[in-house]
Amino acid sequence: MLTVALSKGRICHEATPLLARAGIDLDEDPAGSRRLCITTSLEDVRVLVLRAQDVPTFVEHGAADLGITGKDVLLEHRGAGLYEPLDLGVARCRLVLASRPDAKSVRSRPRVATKYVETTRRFFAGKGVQAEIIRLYGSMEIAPAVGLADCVVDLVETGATLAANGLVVREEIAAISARLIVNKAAMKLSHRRISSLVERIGRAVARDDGGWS
Ligand code: PRT
Ligand code: MG
Repeated sequence: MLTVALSKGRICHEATPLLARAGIDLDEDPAGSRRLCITTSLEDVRVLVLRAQDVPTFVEHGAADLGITGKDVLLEHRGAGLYEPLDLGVARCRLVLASRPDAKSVRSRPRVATKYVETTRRFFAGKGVQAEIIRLYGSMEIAPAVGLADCVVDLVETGATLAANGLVVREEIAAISARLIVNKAAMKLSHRRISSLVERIGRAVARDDGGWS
């Protein structure tokens, strides 16, 4: 049995049609079901529906053989023992640094509100800037308006949320999309089965990109 850890919410919504095109149909709609473990049209493949942040943990510990989660989550997790063989090309957005348009571009010790604490630390360290990082769990975009932070590091898709809160993009930190990850030990142990699954999903992604089948 192969177990796939799937990030619920937006990624699940966009990745399940892709899995279906790869011939992996979920027996239940995760959005309408309370079941956290769902069987599929492949009798040796089952899907666990998890919080995005928990997907790498399940895969790293071998509780799932494969996983689907956002690159933002993987950048923040930075665990060992994972391969990332496929960019699924769905749930695309950008991880950006944003501030009010009038904010000074360089402040000696910027206060940055984010839920991406590790990624933000690395980003500023790479510039030689010591930032004060304020961990939030959501609604980061409000922090500059109320004086909690000078800037935010957050995901942006259309930019509507930033604009509605009077913020502009100052810098792009990373391009984000959903990725397929594989437990390294499982890849050795079940190499044929896992690589054939990865290939199937890869072909479905290529078709989705408008490429030839
Ligand atoms: O609990 P939490 O909201 O943190 O996560 P969740 O479990 O609810 O997951 P969900 O469904 O929100 O999906 C999160 C994952 O989807 C992220 O880890 C990304 O990999 C991916 N993703 C892709 C996005 C977006 N696009 C996106 N636009 N996650 C969040 N957003 C947010 C963005 O931060 C903004 O607040 O959507 C809002 C709208 O964006 P604009 O720019 O279009 O206004
Ligand atoms: Mg959400």
